[in-house]
Amino acid sequence: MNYQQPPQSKNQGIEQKWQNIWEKLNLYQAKDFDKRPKQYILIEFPYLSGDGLHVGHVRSYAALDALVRKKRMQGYNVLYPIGWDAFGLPTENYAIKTGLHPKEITKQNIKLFKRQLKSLGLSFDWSREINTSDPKYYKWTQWIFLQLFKKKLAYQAKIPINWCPKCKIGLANEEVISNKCERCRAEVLRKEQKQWMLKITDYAERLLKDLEKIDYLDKIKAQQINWIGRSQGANARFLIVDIKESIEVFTTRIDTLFGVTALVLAPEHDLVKKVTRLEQKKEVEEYVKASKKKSELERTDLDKEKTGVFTGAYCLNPVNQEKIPIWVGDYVIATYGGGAVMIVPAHDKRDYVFAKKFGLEIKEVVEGGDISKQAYTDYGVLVNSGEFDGLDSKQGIQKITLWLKKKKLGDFTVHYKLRDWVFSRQHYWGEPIPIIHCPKCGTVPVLEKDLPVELPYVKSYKPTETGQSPLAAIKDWVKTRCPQCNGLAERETDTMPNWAGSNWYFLRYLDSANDKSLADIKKLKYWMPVDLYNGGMEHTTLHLLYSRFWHKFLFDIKVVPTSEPYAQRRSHGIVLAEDGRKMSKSFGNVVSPDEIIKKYGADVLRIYEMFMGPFDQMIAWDTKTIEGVNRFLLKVKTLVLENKNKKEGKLNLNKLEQQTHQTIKKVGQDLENMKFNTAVAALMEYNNELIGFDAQIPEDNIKILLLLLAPLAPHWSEELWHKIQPQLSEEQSIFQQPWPKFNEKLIQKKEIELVIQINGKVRDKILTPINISQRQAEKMACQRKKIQHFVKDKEIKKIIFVPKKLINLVV
Ligand code: ANZ
Ligand code: ZN
Repeated sequence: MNYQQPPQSKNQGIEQKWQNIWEKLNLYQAKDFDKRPKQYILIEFPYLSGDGLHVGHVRSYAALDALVRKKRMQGYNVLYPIGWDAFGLPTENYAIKTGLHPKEITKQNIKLFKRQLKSLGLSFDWSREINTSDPKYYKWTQWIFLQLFKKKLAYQAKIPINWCPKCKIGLANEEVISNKCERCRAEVLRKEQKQWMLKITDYAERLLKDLEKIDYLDKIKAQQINWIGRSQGANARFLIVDIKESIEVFTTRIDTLFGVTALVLAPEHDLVKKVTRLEQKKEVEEYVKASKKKSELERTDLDKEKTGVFTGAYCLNPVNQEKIPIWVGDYVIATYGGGAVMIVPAHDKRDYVFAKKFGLEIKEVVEGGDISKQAYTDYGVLVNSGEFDGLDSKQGIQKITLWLKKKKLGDFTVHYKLRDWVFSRQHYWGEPIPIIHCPKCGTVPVLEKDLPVELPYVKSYKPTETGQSPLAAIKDWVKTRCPQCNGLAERETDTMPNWAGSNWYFLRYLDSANDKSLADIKKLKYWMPVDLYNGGMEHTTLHLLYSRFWHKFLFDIKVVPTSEPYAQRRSHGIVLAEDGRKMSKSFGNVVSPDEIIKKYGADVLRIYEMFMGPFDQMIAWDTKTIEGVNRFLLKVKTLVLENKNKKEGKLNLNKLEQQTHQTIKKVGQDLENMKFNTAVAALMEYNNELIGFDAQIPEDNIKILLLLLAPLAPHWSEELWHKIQPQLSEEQSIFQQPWPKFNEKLIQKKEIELVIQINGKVRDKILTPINISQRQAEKMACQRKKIQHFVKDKEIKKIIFVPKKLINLVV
């Protein structure tokens, strides 16, 4: 870890000078309740690590900083805050490795990140800085948990969790990547354990529906929709032969009910043991055991061969009393749709393969395909379906479901893929879950006045071999009194996942020192919702889903004034290494912002990261381009500083004016639309055009160049601003200037290139006023030497004139 200040370059002297002045002026502090229109612009706060800032962070922070600076110049009261996502495994693992305390490591990491962020000259409002591992902060994370508990949205359940045997921790599904632990890459196992769960499923419908109200990038919205996974269909009940039980299945294709030729239970289904016949017992037990080792992904992967065993039992098809064999198959997921599936080989691809493999009957009930070759999965006309023959699938779904409903054998239903959120972690470096277990009163919430439940400061925070959290080993912390009966009781020892603190941090920025509530409602009303939220594409889906869930809950209990946290969400593409691979210490291809700042200065790094490509696209680092950006900034400096020494002469003022207004318009619009790369390109072009004039340029145009450049290259724009106006004091910052306005009329072209043709062949081109008449055009054309050569003494028979385009002389 490099916590030291790197050696400074000349650039940095200037840059640091302005950073200090800006800080002294308090230029970037957002003002609560200010009359100017508010803008709350949020970037995902950094997840701390000893590696410090990544050039990927810089891309997002510098881009939004440009937008923010421009909006301030436009007269908005802008909030652009920053803080630290500080809990989590990397810090804990590093602590275990080095023997340093996680708290100490966090402190050092913050120092490192802060130093790096400040060296970039980002215009954060540092007065609102937060840290999720600060007890004053996590008091409120715990408080939110207590509210969820009181509303029965937090509960305990014994569930099979993804267990990493190496980290000794339960993992959420999203932390398991092709059945390996996201962190240590060890093979993940299934293990039953009592866990805290949050009932996000209660909010599934609203999380889905309210997407209509907000402006998220399309692909981000699609991810939210897929993760929620709403599926409309029907339940149907199959009575089991010989025992008084029934199996309920969920299907989206109840119109195929007459085509069912088997029923498949998930291996974990309650009825597996009950229905299995003696003869099949051994085989079924072995199958169930083997499936425990497989991940859900392995089980449901469409390309993997489906496996299963027959239980020896049968059930009855509710619609025609046909005897249907009951199987066990691990591609059926226990936690979805009741954990049982009706098999319709003729009309489902997966079932078709399953049936071919195990010799099940394939019965056509929807016309339209050739089931001797493959499953026909489209809608069609029902056949072999008794009284429902002749209906189309859609009608069939309605009629058959209603029929089942009348017989109390089924009904319409909706299922979601979304599951409740496993909220327990067996780790030290997280928020303790504020619950006390009392032998008499059961699960009792900690009293609000006793919050925060602070993490005890201990020497050993290694995970325990039993799978319990390290907190369980701290006996005098665990031992406590029950808030209800005052008897001896024990603290909950699980901690919260890393997502907890980042679920609501944007609220705390609005009132970061409040110790009475998580944030004052008046301040929340002024600032919320977040107008624009930007972050990476990684972890986006769940972070947004979880924080939207908490926010809706807080809205329901009237703690926040809006039902959605973020009005707009955008994402930037990740920055790859120069070799096109992900930047990684193990590849040795990491570019450090410190290095680049040292070599070129912060402004060059910032412009380069804006310019490298479209903001939302992945892009590889490129040293050649950064050199080009460096030259651009040098050219700006030369132009601005040398302009006064140039001779005064005649300028094409029309052209200059037009280019200036065009650039104002383009840069403004591009920044607003997050097209940072083309904004930079427009400035480069403008700069070149200004350089192209050999006479002195009016100072106003130089000023406009600096004003437009200021959001992208704040230090040097400020420096040059003062250089050309030595009368200004340091307090008179360029960032207090209004953003330049453009005049649409001046942008309209005044001159065009007119094409001259002789007998339809292009012979010449001339610059003419845009609204030149035919007569004038003819006169101008005939004066050209080239044209005279073609026309000579020939007679002009006809003239074809297309205004603003061409004149054709027929001779
Ligand atoms: C019979 C059937 C016939 C089906 C047919 C489809 C086509 P979505 O849209 O994803 O919700 N299914 C139900 N529960 C399941 C579980 N726990 N594990 C695996 N598969 C399950 O998918 C719903 C369909 O997935 C259901 O409709 C069921 O198969 C299957 F021609 O029922 B279907
Ligand atoms: Zn008690």
